Amino acid sequence: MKLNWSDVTPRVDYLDRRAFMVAGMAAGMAGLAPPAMALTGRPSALSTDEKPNTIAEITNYNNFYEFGTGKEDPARNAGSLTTDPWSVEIGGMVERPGSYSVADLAPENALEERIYRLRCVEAWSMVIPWIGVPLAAVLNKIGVQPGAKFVAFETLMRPEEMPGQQRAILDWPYREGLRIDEAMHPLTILATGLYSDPLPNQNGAPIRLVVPWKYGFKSIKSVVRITLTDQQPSCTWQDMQPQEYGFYANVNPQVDHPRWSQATERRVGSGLFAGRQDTLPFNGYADQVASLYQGMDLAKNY
Ligand SMILES: Nc1nc2c(c(=O)[nH]1)N[C@H]1C(S)=C(S)[C@@H](COP(=O)(O)O)O[C@H]1N2
Ligand SMILES: [Mo]
Repeated sequence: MKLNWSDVTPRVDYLDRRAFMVAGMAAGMAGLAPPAMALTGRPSALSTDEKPNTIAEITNYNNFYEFGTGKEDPARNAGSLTTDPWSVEIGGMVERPGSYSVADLAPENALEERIYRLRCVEAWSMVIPWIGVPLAAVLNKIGVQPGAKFVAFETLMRPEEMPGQQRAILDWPYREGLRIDEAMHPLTILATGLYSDPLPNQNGAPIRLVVPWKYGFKSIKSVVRITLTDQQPSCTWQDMQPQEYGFYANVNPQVDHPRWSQATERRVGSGLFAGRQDTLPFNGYADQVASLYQGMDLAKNY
């Protein structure tokens, strides 16, 4: 018996592919490249109404030391990263440890749009329209054991595709961590897209953390391991320069970096003659997160 292509192809796959081919053909006739798979996220009340940076700004001015230390290195070098297949190992103090795909963690029907300010510790900032899921939803699905107090994250280690990892610029793999209440906070997301596309490699494809009230270095990219633990995790920047980079790294205009002021910031793309703007406590999210740090000395716990 001779089988048709449609007989051996799962129906959903077939319908998707047909729609994709039709769209591609239409685009072809118009002389355009076939469209990339679009993503959509439900709008969220947690988004800012500030104007987002352009896709060109967001994808050409990056920190991703695995691809080099220059702001344009990630855009130049990250294309070589294989992001499919991808799996995230979730373990430690969880009920359902295992190897999860991006679709397991961030299924399309759960995606939300979160337009957030991003404030780098270097005193520049952007507004980025992420697409992703609350980290809390993922942690609840995996089941957190009662004794877990922290969440540790690790980026992929793959020097063949990440030229920065061929040198000891940082102590690879890039590691970050959150306290469990920070991880469970509704503002904390795992992002898989921005604007309406899957995450560009230079922004941490295929899945990265975003914690908008903390300096950007906490928002670890291209995550392959998430571990629930009762110990404060080792974090790359904190381990390397503990006087400069703390575990909390909450955006704080009153606590300067030892080598520069954190009082103001430069909004990327705002133009050569635009003034610097004031940096806000907790990057403008104080109403939502300040209570997490009640009674803590934020100058000591920087
Ligand atoms: N694995 C990894 N994650 C990382 C970094 C990095 O070098 N490696 N840089 C951090 C810093 S310093 C910032 S400001 C943000 C930048 O995110 P963006 O390039 O998507 O704007 O990513 C963070 N996550
Ligand atoms: Mo940063």
